[in-house]
Amino acid sequence: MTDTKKTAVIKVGGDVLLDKAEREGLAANIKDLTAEGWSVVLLHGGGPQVNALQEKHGLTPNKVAGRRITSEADLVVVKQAIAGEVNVNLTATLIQAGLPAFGCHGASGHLIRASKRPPVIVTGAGDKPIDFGEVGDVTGINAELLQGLLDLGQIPVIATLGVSEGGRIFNINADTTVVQIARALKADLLLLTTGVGAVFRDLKQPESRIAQVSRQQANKLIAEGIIQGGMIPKVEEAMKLLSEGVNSIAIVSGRNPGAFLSVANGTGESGTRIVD
Ligand code: X2W
Repeated sequence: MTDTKKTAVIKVGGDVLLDKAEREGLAANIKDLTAEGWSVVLLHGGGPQVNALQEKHGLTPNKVAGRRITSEADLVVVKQAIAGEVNVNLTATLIQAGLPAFGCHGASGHLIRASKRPPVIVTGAGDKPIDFGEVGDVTGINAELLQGLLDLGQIPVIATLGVSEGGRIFNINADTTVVQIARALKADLLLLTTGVGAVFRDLKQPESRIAQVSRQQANKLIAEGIIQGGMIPKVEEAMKLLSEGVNSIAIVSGRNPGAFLSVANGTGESGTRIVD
């Protein structure tokens, strides 16, 4: 099949999936992209769903520097929430919208290879190395298999789990993993979906949305505190891709009709686009 189709890789956070309108908006936006000939890969998390299931089982959620400290008991819950609940529901939502969604997880066909994250000293979390337990760092992506699914016209919907060569499963952070997938596929576009849906100079003023920034300007916005909090590592990590052939990265909400196509085409009507 043709390899001239453009590829979009989309990160969907667990928070986005809690709301029916968000899920349906996401499906409509993906439909717009595929109708314009884009190939689409989704990677999703499920942080809030893991928290809820942990609490139900009497476990206490504990995140350090954005990563969950994951015991063996926690990993059972992570698999249930992310590869079970969230993946099945998201795949079903896309199928209901008439899309050829292919639900899978990082261990399916060794899609996401990972190894155990070594204990590390984390700034602000004491002077002893922190062992994150069953948390992995991504070591490789099976891009051939993903491309094969895309060539078959499928939309891979991947639950963020990693697997070692020998089949050990790891909990992996979705934000860093999506960057690796975009890199491995040489994607044209990386979409980071968030509830807020863009970078605003002032969150209370919708008209202060920043439609497009260069990499240099984005660094300035980080320094000025306009891009802040959990968005900083996402944007910093993603921006590395701009020098590696990924044309643009966008922060966008699936809730807004037409948002994905708008950022894909650079019309400036929705989201925030970061370009080289
Ligand atoms: C994440 C995986 C889920 C995720 C976690 O356990 O929450 C680690 O922290 P969101 O919804 O995209 O935040 N893994 C190691 O990233 O979900």
